[in-house]
Amino acid sequence: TGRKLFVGGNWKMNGDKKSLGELINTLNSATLHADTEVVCGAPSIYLDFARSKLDAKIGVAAQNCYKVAKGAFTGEISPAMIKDCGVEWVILGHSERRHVFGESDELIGQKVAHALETGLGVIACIGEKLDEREAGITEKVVFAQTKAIADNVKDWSKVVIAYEPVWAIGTGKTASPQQAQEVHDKLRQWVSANISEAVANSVRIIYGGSVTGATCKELAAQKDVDGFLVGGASLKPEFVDIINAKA
Ligand code: G2H
Repeated sequence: TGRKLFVGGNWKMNGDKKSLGELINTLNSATLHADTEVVCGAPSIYLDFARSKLDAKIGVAAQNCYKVAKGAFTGEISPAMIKDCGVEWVILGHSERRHVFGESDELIGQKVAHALETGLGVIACIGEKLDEREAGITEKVVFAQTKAIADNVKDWSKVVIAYEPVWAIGTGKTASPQQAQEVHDKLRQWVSANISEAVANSVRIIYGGSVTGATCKELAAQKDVDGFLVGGASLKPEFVDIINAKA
């Protein structure tokens, strides 16, 4: 496809300096596919720690940020601060931000715009809930979420789209390769029709939701699956197998 595989780890609110330090040592000493882009999403308080310990060839991502550079926003961090720690990426619109913390499409769009303006790469997450899939409105939901993000993007080379069906997140229920491929294909068609064919061909669309060492290979073999966003398994040495999923 010409698209470079992208594998992100999302540590969520897990680990401490000891356990993350061990994980980082494992990643630093592992043989990783040179043509796969690897990024670890660290808790904000450990961004500096992760960036200083991880090999330069492994990227670091924040898991969230606010929509402005600075000010009276107690508890928030800005893209400028993320950049100041030498960190290159931010995950935005994760389903836990949407559904546990009530973030709207509008807020996520504003965050995407500001993070990109600041020069960060954005891993933009979308995905339908179980009741939405069962009601047959998966496409409608993910297209609307994608539009809210796309309206705020000028430079698509800095954006990775993460399709994460909410029913597959942390549940052990990985989407089947066919289910993932079907939505990824539809998303690429949406991008082609609404942005451009060039962007549709170049943008990485990665899958997230209970990806493991056992499920990653068949998923990675799908035409429109360009990598993964990995939660639970990214905290284990198994993450190396997922990074090297593509033969
Ligand atoms: C989805 C995913 C990582 P997990 O949230 O973003 O987590 O792999 O644990 O389902």
